[in-house]
Amino acid sequence: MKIYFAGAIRGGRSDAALYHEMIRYLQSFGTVLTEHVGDKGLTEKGDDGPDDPAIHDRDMAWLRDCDVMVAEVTQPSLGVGYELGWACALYKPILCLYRPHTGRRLSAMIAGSQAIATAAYSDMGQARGIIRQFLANLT
Ligand code: 6IA
Repeated sequence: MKIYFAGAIRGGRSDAALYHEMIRYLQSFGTVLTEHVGDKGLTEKGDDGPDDPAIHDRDMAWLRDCDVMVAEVTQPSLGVGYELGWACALYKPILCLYRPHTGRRLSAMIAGSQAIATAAYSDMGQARGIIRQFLANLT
């Protein structure tokens, strides 16, 4: 299974450690195409690699190629929102995880989309259970 994991980069890196843990868990189900999103050394400048057109085109190729998208959406990110819109248009199965106890309210365009499964969680144990269940229902 090819998994596209989405999480904020220039949107803010405060959840980077969480993304890292989620990616490690997702790797027990298949290949995570976007492992760099959980790189704890990556700053919100997000420019310590290829230029923006190269990043966009490579990520879009991975997005088209993936079997499923999993996104952590607590930290708002324009890039993640863009990826989610494309994943909907490409009819990919999508799971969005978010932590309501942070006080943030999820965008209605994500929470209200019938093409996106959204799930609230409070810790990694709960997130693992949600991910396991979602991926099991795909097969
Ligand atoms: O607007 P944001 O930067 O928060 O958007 C984050 C989303 O866009 C992530 O889910 C990524 O898939 C994608 N994205 C944004 N910046 C990068 C990036 N920068 N590399 C790959 N994907 C990105 C450079 C990283 C570096 C390791 C070379």
